[in-house]
Amino acid sequence: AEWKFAVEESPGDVQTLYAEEFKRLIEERTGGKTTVTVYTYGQLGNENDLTELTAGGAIQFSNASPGHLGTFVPEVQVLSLPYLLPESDAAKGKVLSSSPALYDSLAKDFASKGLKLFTVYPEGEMVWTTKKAVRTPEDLSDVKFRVMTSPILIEQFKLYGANPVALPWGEIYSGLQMNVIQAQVNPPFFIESAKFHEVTTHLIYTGDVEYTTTVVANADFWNGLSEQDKTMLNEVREQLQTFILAKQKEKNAAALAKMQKDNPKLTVIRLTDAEREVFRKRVKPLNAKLVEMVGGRSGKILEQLQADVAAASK
Ligand code: 6CS
Repeated sequence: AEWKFAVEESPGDVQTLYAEEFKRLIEERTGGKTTVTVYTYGQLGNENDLTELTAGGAIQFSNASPGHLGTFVPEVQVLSLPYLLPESDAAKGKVLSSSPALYDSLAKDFASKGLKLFTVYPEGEMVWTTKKAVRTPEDLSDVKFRVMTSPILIEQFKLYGANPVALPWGEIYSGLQMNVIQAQVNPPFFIESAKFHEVTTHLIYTGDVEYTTTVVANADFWNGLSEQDKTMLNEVREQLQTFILAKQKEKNAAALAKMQKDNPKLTVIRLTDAEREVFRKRVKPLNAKLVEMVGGRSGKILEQLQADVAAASK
C-alpha cells in the first residue's frame, strides 16, 4: 500500500521531520510493503485544503493544526485557548498525547467529520513578530495582526486590542513586506524557517500560548485497517511522541540565535509579569466566548481538558 501524508510546513520544519520519521518507521516495520509519501506545504494545497483532502479520502494522513481546523471541527479550538496547557514540558506532553478530553471526547467531533484523531503534539511557544515595540494592548490599536484561520483567534486578538486578519501562512511574508499586515504570531523555529524576521523588526515574547498541531487520518481508511496495522500505528505513534518533543525543543532553542545573526537589528522584547498580566486580564472572556460560539459539547470538552491538565500537573 501507499499512504500519503501531507504536512502544513516546509522541508526541515517540525511537522516535516515528524512525517519523515513516521515514513521511516512504517517502511521499516512493514519491510517496505507499505510506503509513505510525504507532501510539504503547497504541494497539495494550503492548510484548509489538506483537511478536505484527508476527510475526502484522497490522502490518508495530514497535519491539521487547531489554528486552522476550527473552521471544520469547531470544538478543536479549545486547544487554541491561552493559559490552558501546563507549563512543564512533561505535563504538556502527557496531556497532548493521552488526555481523555482529547482522545475520547474531542475525537468524536473529528470522527463526525470523517477524521481519525491520530495524535497531538506541541511545536513551541507562540511569539509575535511586529514592526514596532509592543508592550500594551494600546500599542496594538493600529496593527493589522495576521492569525491562523480559526475564528477563536480573531476573538483573541480583538480582545488584545489588535485588528486581526485570518490568512493561510503562505501569504504572511508578502503581506508583511507590502505592509498589508504588520504582525504575525508563530513558534520561533517557524519564524526563522519562513523568514518572517526579515520583514519585521521585533520579536515579542508574551508567554500566552503553545502552538499545537494534530495529525489526522481519513476515518474510513483507519477503520478499514487490520488490527495488526492499527497496533503498529499505535506503537509508531508512541515512539514518535518522544522523538518530536525533543526535536521541536531543539529547533526552537536554536532559532533565536539564528534570527539575531541574520538580522542584527532584531529587537527582542520579553514582556514583564506585570505587562503579561494586562493581556491575560483582557483575554479572560475568551473561554466563555468559545463555548458560546461553538456550543454543543465544547463546554464539556473544555472542563474535562482543564481537569486533565490539573491531573497531569500534579
Ligand atoms: O502560521 C501558520 O499558519 C503555520 N504555523 C505553523 C507553525 N505551522 C503550520 C501553520 O499552518
